[in-house]
Amino acid sequence: DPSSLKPPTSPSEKCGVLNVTKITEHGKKVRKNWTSSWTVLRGSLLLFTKSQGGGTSWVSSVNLLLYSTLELSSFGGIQSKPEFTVDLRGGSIEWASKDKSSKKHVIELKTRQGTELLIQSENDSFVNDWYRALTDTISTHAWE
Ligand code: I3S
Repeated sequence: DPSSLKPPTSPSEKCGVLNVTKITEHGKKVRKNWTSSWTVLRGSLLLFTKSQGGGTSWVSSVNLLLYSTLELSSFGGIQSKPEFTVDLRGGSIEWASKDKSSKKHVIELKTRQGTELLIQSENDSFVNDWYRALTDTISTHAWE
């Protein structure tokens, strides 16, 4: 399970495999579509890359390995073209209430642009780390 590996973290760089779905786009509700995503937090940006074949795909595994052995801070990983990117500046996060999802450990992220995402993993300490990193990022960039 690649999500149980611990890549290095710096305040501005974090990565890993997360389950993600949009629930609102530009203020409009959209249909959920949970996908496993190679996720990179870089500065105030959160980048999602589709990780085909789920969290155990070789691409995610190779990315995790590269991150954890080389500690490359500006490297986006292989096959790293982001599927979509959200800017955390001016956003907010909280733990999703039960009516938002039946899944465990779900983070609800709202952006200033009116996009709402759910971010989830079965690994609770992993999700807790992401919750903290996202909260820190939002407060670090609060005045930008
Ligand atoms: O909030 P919802 O609508 O109950 O979310 C579930 C559905 O989106 C479902 O897809 P379809 O209704 O398109 O078949 C998904 O498969 C579920 O994963 C969604 O719920 P959870 O509770 O897993 O977020």
